[in-house]
Amino acid sequence: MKAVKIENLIDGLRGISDEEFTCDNVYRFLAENPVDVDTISPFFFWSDKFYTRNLIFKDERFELMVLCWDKGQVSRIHNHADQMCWMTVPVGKLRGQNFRAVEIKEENQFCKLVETDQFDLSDCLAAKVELEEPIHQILNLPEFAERAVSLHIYSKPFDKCLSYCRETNRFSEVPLYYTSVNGVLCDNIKL
Ligand code: 2CO
Ligand code: FE2
Repeated sequence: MKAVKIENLIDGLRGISDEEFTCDNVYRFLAENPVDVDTISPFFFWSDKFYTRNLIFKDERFELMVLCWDKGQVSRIHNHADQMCWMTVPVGKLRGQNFRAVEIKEENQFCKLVETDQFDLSDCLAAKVELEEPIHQILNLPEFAERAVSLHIYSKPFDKCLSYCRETNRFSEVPLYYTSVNGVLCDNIKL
């Protein structure tokens, strides 16, 4: 499959009508349009402390960003604030781990999780966060032994999500920050 420049990928997404901007259609579009890595590399930032979130495009309907995962870096266990999400992994390889909430007491912010399915992503293979089972974690496992970059589309854009702690069975709302916007490091970020 021919690799597509990031600007063409974004134009293609913007060209999808609101009615057609569904989980399945965007998934198919991403699967059929693997991104040309040279066109996203100007947006890569690396930190040895955390995976970085680098915004490339945002409008009312969706945001598109690349996340840079150094060896061994992992996300929190989290959800996506009821928004749709798609991802591909153009560089390296990532493990996805899904969870199911088996006991919830909203008033105490209590939530007991069990692991459900796992998936590995690489080579621009596309994935979507399932809306029925939206709690997950993304891991660049140490045994993968390489850096990874993932491309994410979130619709609508969101800047907070619920984060789950397995040790305490508690969840809390946490803010999400961009590391860079349009290839420029954000003022508040120290890599
Ligand atoms: N959703 C997390 C984030 O935007 C990354 S895990 O992949 O969905 O930081
Ligand atoms: Fe996520």
